[in-house]
Formats: sequence, C-alpha cells, structure tokens
Amino acid sequence: MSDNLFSALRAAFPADLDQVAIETADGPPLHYTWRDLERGTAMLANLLESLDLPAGSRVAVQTEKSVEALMLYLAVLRAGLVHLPLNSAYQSAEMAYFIGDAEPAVVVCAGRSFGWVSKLAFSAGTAHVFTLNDDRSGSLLQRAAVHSDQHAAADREAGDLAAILYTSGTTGRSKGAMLTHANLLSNARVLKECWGWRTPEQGGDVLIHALPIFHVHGLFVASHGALLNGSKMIWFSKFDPQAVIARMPEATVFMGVPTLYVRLLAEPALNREACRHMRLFISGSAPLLIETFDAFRERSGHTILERYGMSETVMLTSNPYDTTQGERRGGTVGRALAGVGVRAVGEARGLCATDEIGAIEVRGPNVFKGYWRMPEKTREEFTADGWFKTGDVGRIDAAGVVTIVGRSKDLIISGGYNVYPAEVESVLNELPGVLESAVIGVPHADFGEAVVAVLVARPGAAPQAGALIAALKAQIANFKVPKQLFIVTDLPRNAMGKVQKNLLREQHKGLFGG
Ligand code: MCA
Ligand code: AMP
Repeated sequence: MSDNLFSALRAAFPADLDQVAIETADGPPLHYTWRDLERGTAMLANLLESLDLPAGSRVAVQTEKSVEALMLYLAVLRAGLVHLPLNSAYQSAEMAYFIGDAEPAVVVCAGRSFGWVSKLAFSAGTAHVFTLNDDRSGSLLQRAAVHSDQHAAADREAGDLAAILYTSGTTGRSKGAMLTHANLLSNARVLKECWGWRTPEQGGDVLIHALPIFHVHGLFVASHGALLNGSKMIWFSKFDPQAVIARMPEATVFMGVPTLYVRLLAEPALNREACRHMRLFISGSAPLLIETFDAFRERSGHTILERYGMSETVMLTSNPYDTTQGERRGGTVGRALAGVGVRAVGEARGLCATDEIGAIEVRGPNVFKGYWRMPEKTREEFTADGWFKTGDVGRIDAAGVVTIVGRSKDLIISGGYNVYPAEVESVLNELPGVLESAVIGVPHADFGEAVVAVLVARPGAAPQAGALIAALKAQIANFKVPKQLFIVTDLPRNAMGKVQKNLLREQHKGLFGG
C-alpha cells in the first residue's frame, strides 16, 4: 500500500465527484468540482511523468495563487516528485539562490517572469521551464491538455520527500526543510481530529481560503484540512477583508495570520450577524495580540483558536476546539498535538520546571527529515536525544499549555512572513555609501512587527534613505524591505563590540503605533 499523500487526500474526496470542491471568490466565479481536481491533477501528473525525470526531482513553483497552482502541487505529489513552493515576491537574487541550491528539474513561473526565471533556471541545469498565469493561460496547462485524465498515483513510501520549504537562515544561507509524505499526512490527520472538521455526512465544512499557497499555513494546514475532509473551499487569490466578510454566511472555517484578523476588525461589517454561520476561526504563524483576540471575541462572538507551528515541523500545538477540554486562552498556543512532544529546556540543558521559561524543543512524526544538502546544519538543530530546537522561547504550564514568550533566533515576523535581519543587513551593507547596518523588528499595528533599518554611512558618503529603499526593492522581496531607514553616526555596541539591537528596538518602538 503506497504512502503517497495524494492518495490519502484523493480517498477523502466525496463519493459524488460532481459537487463543487473549490469556488473562486474574486472575479467571475469559477466552480471546480472534485472531478475537475481529479482530472486536472491527472493530466498535470501525466505531463510531469512524460518528462522522464529522475526519482526525487524537485518542481520549483513561483506563480500567483490560483486553483491551477494548487492542482500543480497535488499533481507533483501524485507523480511522486518533490514540490518546492516559492514566495511570488522573491526577486532574481533570491530566486537564483533557491534554484541553484535545490537544482529543480522543472520550474514553473508566471508568464511575465519567464525571461529572467528561465535564464536562471537553464543556467542552473533545469531541463524544463513552464509558465502558469492566474487566468489559466501559460505553457503548463497547454502542455497538460494533451495528456490523459487518468493517472495512478506513484508509489511512495512514508519517508519519501513530498516538499521542500525554504526558511531563511539566521546566519548565511537559506535552508530547505525537507518534509515527507508522512510528516504532512500525519499532521493533517491529527488536525482533522483536533479541529473537529465535519465530514459532508455531518453537515460539512466550508473553508474560506485567503492565504498564499507558498507557505505551510495556506498550502498544508488550510488546503490539506479541506481536502482531507472533502470540504468545499471559497478561494481568494488575495486577502480582501470586505469580500471575506461577505462570504462568511456561506462558510464555516477561516484561517489567518494575525494581520488578517487586524484587518477584519477594521471593517465595520464584521459583527455577530456576519459570523453567525461560522464554526471556527484559527490564527497562527505569528503571535496574536491579546487585544486582537479580545476585540475579535467582542465583535464576532467567536473565540479565535490560536495554534503554533513551523516550516520544519508543520503544526505543533493548538488551543482546544472542544472547549469542554479547556478554554481557548489568548496569548497561549495551547497543548501539544496528539503524538507531538514539546518541552522547554533551560540554559544548562535541564528540563524546565512548570512555568519556567526555556528553549522550546519538539519531536514527533511531523518533524522534518533535515535540511536539504546541509547535514551539518541538520545535526546542529537536533539534540543528541533527537529533539528539534525550534529557536522559540516559551514556558509550559501544569496543564501542558504552551506560551511563546520570544525567540532566540534573530527573526522578524511581519504580517506572517519571516524576515531574517542578517539577510537584509548583508544586502544593505553592499549598497554604495553604507558602512554597516542593524535591522530590527518594531511593533506595528497592522503587520505585528515591521522591519526597520539603522545604518552608518561610509566616511564622506551621504546615502539617501529613499535611494537605499529603492535599491533594496530591486534585490529582495518587498515584505523584507525596511518600512523606515535611519542614518546614524554610530550603532550602539556592548563591551564585546556586539550591536545592542535591544536598545535600537526600545528607541524605535513607537514608530508605527504597535
Ligand atoms: C505586504 N507588504 C508587507 C507584507 N505584505 N510588508 C510587510 N510585511 C508583510 N507581510 C507590503 C508590500 O511590500 C507592499 O509594499 C504593500 O504591503 C502592499 O503589498 P500587497 O502584496 O498588496 O499586500 P497585501 O495584499 O496587503 O498583503 C498583506 C498580507 C500578506 C495579506 C498580510 O502579507 C499575507 O498574505 N500574509 C500572510 C503570510 C502567510 O501566509 N504566512 C504563513 C507562513 P510596497 O508597496 O511598499 O512594496 S507559514 C508559517 O509561518 C508557519 C509554519 C505557521 O505557523 O503557519
Ligand atoms: P516559519 O519559519 O515560517 O515556519 O515560521 C515559524 C515561526 O513562526 C515559529 O518558529 C514561531 O516563531 C512563529 N510562530 C508560528 N505560529 C506562532 C504563534 N501562534 N505564536 C507565536 N509565534 C508563532
């Protein structure tokens, strides 16, 4: 019996394949039935198989969000290949790194980026570059159209790779987290139970899908949740708070990063009546402020369920769905999911006492296989007894409820996207007139944290903030670009010469009313 994740998702499709599986919510509505997903993924999988790729080949995808892009992901699984999703905001230097490191056999990009992406891909040895646009045009679908709509999913073992997700490194290179079919399926099954997904026989669920599909939250947690339950999705290619609220009367489940909740709250239309039909609101990817948690309960009558995870581990903990098992506590991320181990470890590597703050370490069937072609780094991130070091700092109470209080990794989470200061600093330091820089995260009312840069000019140079921002925009994804940039004479340093980012954060904490 094959352990291909696609086969498990396919087995959960409803018996009546002519029901609507996905309805698009922006533009004229398109209705994709379960049969459309079955046939579309078969044709794409047959196209991929016709390329005769070696086992374990990577398929790198940088496109806008579309149902076809989701089908491509499913087809990659179905064909037994490895999916490599990339943020559509990545610029050429970032793409060059990912393509060079992952050496994908196939790259799929938006038609408008074909020129530069194909150049990068072909020079890195990629054999096939296809285009896929969000209006269903492009060479990928054209080529798939001539293939059969029947396809037997490739046999895959539980430990075979299903996807690689790049997470930026705190120092140096971005790391590709290798996730297996079993990592993803075990997690999806646990979440199905934990969040009480209702099968069609139980009245069914309808998910509002408004997150990007190049990260764990939108691609795995949200899509797997609906697919494994045979539930319909209302599909937004971009988050639009007013439009999402307008569709709530037809839906039951919504998943978002905290910024989406902040933006929903800014809409007067968000009220109990609008949320009457909803069953569950889930938040994750970044800390949900208690103010947002409280305001949402007040306005909607719903208590947001916060959970915690990582690209390397998929989901780790969750507040309870069933409130007879405890209340959903704002500011906490709940208990370890079934089968997942979570512990807090102190400075001297001893286990923390109840409520004592320590480094969070985890293990379980959901924990990834290692970093792509980085055995050393992989070893460093696991303890001798096999626990993965998350880089998050937290405490665990007597009931096992986890509270994340900070991070030991120098990481900014802005609107649910991770930004590594070291990466932004290294690009900034190369710009003309810049001697050195420090990049920090400061509270931001909308994004949770915003990126801010403080830099020192080279002697005799007078770099202009506007020009530096423009230069950064050409080199790195827009969400990493500092929202403000300060030019100073010196960076504050401690006796060891290390930049005191805590002082800079304190100095700039009021910038964005966070
Ligand atoms: C957009 N901008 C941002 C961000 N997004 N700036 C900082 N942080 C951001 N997250 C800026 C752009 O650079 C641009 O600026 C301007 O906002 C408008 O861009 P646009 O794309 O139109 O923005 P938007 O549509 O309003 O997007 C905001 C968003 C989006 C909807 C909050 O960022 C988003 O979908 N975030 C979700 C990320 C996510 O799915 N994370 C899950 C990771 P300019 O005009 O100056 O260029 S998975 C994960 O972390 C784990 C494992 C987990 O636990 O889930
Ligand atoms: P990523 O590398 O994108 O997978 O981001 C994973 C990181 O997001 C975790 O290590 C945490 O720092 C953070 N994170 C995810 N969910 C939460 C949450 N509910 N509360 C606080 N931080 C979170």
